Amino acid sequence: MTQKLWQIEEFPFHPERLNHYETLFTIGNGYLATRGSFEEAYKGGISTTMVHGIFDHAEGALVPELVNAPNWLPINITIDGTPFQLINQNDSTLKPKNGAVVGYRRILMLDKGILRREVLFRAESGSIVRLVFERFASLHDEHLMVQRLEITAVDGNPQIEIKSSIDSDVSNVGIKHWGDIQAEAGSSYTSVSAKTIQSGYGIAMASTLRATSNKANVEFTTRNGQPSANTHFQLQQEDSIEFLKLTSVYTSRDGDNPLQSAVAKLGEAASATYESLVTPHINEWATYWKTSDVQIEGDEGSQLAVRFTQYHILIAAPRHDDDVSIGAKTLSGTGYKGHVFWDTELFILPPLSLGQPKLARNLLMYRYHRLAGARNKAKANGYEGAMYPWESTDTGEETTPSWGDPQPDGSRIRIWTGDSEQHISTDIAYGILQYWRYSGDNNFLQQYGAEIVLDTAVFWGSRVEWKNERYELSQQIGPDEYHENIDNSVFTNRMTVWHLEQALALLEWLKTNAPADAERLTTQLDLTPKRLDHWRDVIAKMYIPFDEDKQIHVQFPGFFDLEYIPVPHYEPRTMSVQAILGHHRSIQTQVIKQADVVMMTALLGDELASKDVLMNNWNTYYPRTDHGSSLSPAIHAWVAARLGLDDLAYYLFEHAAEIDLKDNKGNVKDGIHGAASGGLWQALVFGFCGLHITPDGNVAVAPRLPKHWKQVSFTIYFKGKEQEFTITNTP
Ligand code: IFM
Repeated sequence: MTQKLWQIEEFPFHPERLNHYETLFTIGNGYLATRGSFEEAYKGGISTTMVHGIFDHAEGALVPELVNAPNWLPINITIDGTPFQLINQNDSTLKPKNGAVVGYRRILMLDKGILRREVLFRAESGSIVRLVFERFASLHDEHLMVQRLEITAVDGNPQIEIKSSIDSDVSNVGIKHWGDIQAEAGSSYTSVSAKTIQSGYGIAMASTLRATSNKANVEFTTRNGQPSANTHFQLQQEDSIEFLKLTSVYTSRDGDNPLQSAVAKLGEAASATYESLVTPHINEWATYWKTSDVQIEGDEGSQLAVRFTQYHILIAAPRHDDDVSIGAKTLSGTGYKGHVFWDTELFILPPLSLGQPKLARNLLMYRYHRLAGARNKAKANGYEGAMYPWESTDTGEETTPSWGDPQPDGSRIRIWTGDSEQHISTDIAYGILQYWRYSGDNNFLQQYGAEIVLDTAVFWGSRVEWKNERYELSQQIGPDEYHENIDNSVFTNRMTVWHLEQALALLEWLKTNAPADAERLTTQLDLTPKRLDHWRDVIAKMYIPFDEDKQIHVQFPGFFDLEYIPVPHYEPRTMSVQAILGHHRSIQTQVIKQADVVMMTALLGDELASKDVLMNNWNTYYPRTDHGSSLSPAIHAWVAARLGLDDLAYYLFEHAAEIDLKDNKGNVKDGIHGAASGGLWQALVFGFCGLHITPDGNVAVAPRLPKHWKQVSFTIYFKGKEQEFTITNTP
């Protein structure tokens, strides 16, 4: 496989795609992530570093958000008095004093987690320098951020000045979260420490800059309250100089004295070379790729897209912390305020459950640690058990905003998902049981996972309503969020039945395999025979909306009475059909936002219904879906592949693959679509390859590869052992 199938490239500079590329070129290590903003900054850039777990609720804001940390990137360079900066060649106001960019290339090395930028820059004096920047967030030592800068005098003997700093004057799109900011220069480093204003989390960064040869002395000073590392020197033509900037980051979540830890970490790295830092980092990446890569022969675009999406999941997944989780936009942007949705358990988690079980376990433990919040939510709503919030942060309380951002006319739309999108509790149970079945991690299940699955089942047992001689669920939002507060969402009702069935089976499994845990949980969660009989009754008598004549599941009763709008008639389009019709009209139509009945098909497969019914469902719901959510195309690709709709499956897979790389929703500036990334892997592995657990407890494939693919290979962990699959396409 060639190197280019491991690289995302920008060539030449695309100022019009500045924010898009900032997101794509995010680097990270599961502790923090930093967008691909430039060392010298650029007007309109959204420079952001997110550290897992650091949330703050600003005064006047509706909800808390993940905080943009101080910016550790700044390196400002002056060449013969001309400040180095990138230039938009179409900018008519440019002057000779701005210098000129005469060459530019940037690559993200997905296999190594390194971002590299090469620039040829001509100063006003005529001197030309070649600048090579590299940066990575060490995977070997998660508190260490590394930048390398190489400057070569290509033409002339330039005088060069460098100023390196940490910028603490940062915000989340204008909202300031840091107070108590202290910035200092020591004898060999600069540091910044600060505290979030409402939540009181502390952060500290310490940074040093050194020339790796003795051609330049670096001084650490404070001017106008701004500490920085400064150096100046002359380079002779064809001569080069290399600098290493190391920044260490700690928060109060890591210990009592983040500043002391950050300074000590820099001390440990005092004699490190770039080589000695990058080698263990690259080696660590290689171990992750062993079970996270999927090799596709015969389709370079798909190959690169799958690696790109897996890279973004890997840089967001916490390695050594089981008290944080991955938000909808990973750590690569401020979209959805860093909140955790069902995106994590049903979309992002599966590639980790099968490829990196230790990381998957961390994510599930985050939910375990938030059982108290889920129990509070159930109680506050008059229910028993654990009812997880639709949007979750550090506290585990519901953090979905109740109102949207102001519309052009100043009005705000009520957001009901925090009240009504209750399927999240079952989605978490699904993620736990899938993780357990593939990993064989009985310890997790017995100690932690079972409590979640059972207590969320307790919630559903108390939530269902006995009406019309059957059990019903009113006021729900299924995955299709265009239709709010509906009664009897078929997705929610059917998945509740599945959940209660699984809970009963799990209790039986515990009684046989871990009787002490079965007893403990039975007492703790009050799993009386009466309660279990009630669950059985719900399973038998839950209302599952189904049209016997048409042999289809009905998304919810009354759905087909709404106005029918043939979504394909709006193609080609750059907006969702909802945006074209407007919120108020679209909710009165049959336009569906994302896989809903189709989502249920992906999750339950043949267990849901006969092949004929599944196909009828597809033929009914696919033409009504506008994929207004990025979660939709990959799930459709997966189901289409299982239904044998090969061409359509590939078309939808390509659509999913392009969501971030091509920014076809126009919102990648807000961050990577984490769920679409995990969905792409599932479309590939569960859809095209048909990976599944057989009734006798083994793992097997049932391939339906796109016709032009030659081969797909991947390795997963199954019950603690690596298992390799190679599927060759037979024409
Ligand atoms: O969780 C999703 C939801 O399904 C659709 N709207 C965006 C959310 C966050 O990605």
